[in-house]
Amino acid sequence: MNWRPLWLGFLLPLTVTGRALGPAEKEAAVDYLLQYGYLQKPLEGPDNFRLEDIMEALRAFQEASELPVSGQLDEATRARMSQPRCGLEDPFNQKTLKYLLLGRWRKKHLTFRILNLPSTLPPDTARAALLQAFQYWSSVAPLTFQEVKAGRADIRLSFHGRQSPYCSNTFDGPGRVLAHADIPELGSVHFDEDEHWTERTYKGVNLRIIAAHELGHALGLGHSRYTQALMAPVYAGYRPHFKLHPDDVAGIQALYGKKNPETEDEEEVTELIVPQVPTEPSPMPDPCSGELDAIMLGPRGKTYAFKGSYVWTVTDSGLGPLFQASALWEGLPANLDAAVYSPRTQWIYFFKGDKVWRYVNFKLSPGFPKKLNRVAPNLDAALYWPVNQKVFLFKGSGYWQWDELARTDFSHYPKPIKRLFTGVPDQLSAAMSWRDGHVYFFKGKQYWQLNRQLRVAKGYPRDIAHNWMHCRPQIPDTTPSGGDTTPLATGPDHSVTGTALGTTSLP
Ligand SMILES: [Ca+2]
Ligand SMILES: [Ca+2]
Ligand SMILES: [Zn+2]
Ligand SMILES: [Zn+2]
Repeated sequence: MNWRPLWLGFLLPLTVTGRALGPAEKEAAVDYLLQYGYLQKPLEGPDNFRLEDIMEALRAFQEASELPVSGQLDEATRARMSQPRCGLEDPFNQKTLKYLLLGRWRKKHLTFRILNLPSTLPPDTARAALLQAFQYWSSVAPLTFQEVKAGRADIRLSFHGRQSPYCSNTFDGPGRVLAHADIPELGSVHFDEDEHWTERTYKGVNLRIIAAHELGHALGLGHSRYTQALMAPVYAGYRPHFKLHPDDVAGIQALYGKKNPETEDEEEVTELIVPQVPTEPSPMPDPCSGELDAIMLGPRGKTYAFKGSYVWTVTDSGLGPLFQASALWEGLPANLDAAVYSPRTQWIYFFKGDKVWRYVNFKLSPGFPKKLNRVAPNLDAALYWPVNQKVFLFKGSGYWQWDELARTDFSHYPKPIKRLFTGVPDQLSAAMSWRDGHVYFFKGKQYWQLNRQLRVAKGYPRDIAHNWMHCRPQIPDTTPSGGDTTPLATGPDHSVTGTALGTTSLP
């Protein structure tokens, strides 16, 4: 990464008394601060970190870790950074709250499924440890968990190694990161298969405690600042008489209420897929109008369409329910200009006016929204191009190509859209690269698919409402649009990633 040589020079004062730290140790420390959310790479401005930013990040980390707050990379700080821990970010920007809430399920009866078990424990022992992990939470909050052995489940527990085709996060071999989980209502809980998972011993890593911690995330809790809390980011080791910390209890009860036998049965059974509410006041958009503010291929291959203050998912079989976008992405304004998800960084960017919002899943990154300084405000559209891992921003007849992780020289931008994407209109409504490997542009009620040479494919533009939103035309359509290349007709074997674009390269 480009920033490394830049900041190394600044880090010279960060030496431990008595022994100078090597560049690799400083790099590792800054990587840690970045990875766990104590330090943010600037979207705008120079890429090197200022010494005071690093010291501020170190102070935040030390405070959160209950270490002496020196702002220096001292021995205690380095030792803490090398301890095994959870893969999720820490709530570095939370100054007052002890527990942190990331989201909640809209139902209290949840199903779960154990997809595989670790090789280091007898299956019965491992299963019992996982089941007990659920009980810690169901004993203090009005939650019930029901195991299913097949089919869909709200919460899915599995063990995977460094890479997994089902998970966009990686693990790191033995030690360091032990597990990670998704926030509601996603439900994935993953354990690093390279750890030595144990039960009832001080050796290895206790499966029950780590599972309880990750379930805390899956239920909506973030990291706690109490180092003795279950939701502390660093694994505190095996405790024979483990129980939840008062901060863990306060957090889960803030989300789901207190355990109360009288109210336990009258839980609201809100289905995940609620039918579309037909008679809402006018602000609720009609997906069949075909008009969009923004569209993106989001995390886990989900397609999100935005209009007004609403968002819905577009699947092969139809549309998901309409949600207030700000209910999913807290703090997000209505009437977005553009939205794009980068699989490279797993950041979601939303653009509106002269500001950009950045989220990880549904969590706003600290310091955002930020002002757009180096590209024009009021963008039309944005997309991520997997071939070169760049983000493209569109406005009027021009585009910018932006590298998220390097300082981009924008002096030659905007460039004419037509020079790169042949046959595409100006003043787009929305754009995205989709999971079939094609780039799509949307304008008004129509959309365009680009072929491998980045030319508009034959037979386009087509009708957004008909082909993307599964809306039947008002007048029976006697000339259906062939069906050969309608985006949603493509089967799973067409869902290739950008590598399918092959040798195409930017001028
Ligand atoms: Ca690990
Ligand atoms: Ca737009
Ligand atoms: Zn965690
Ligand atoms: Zn995973």
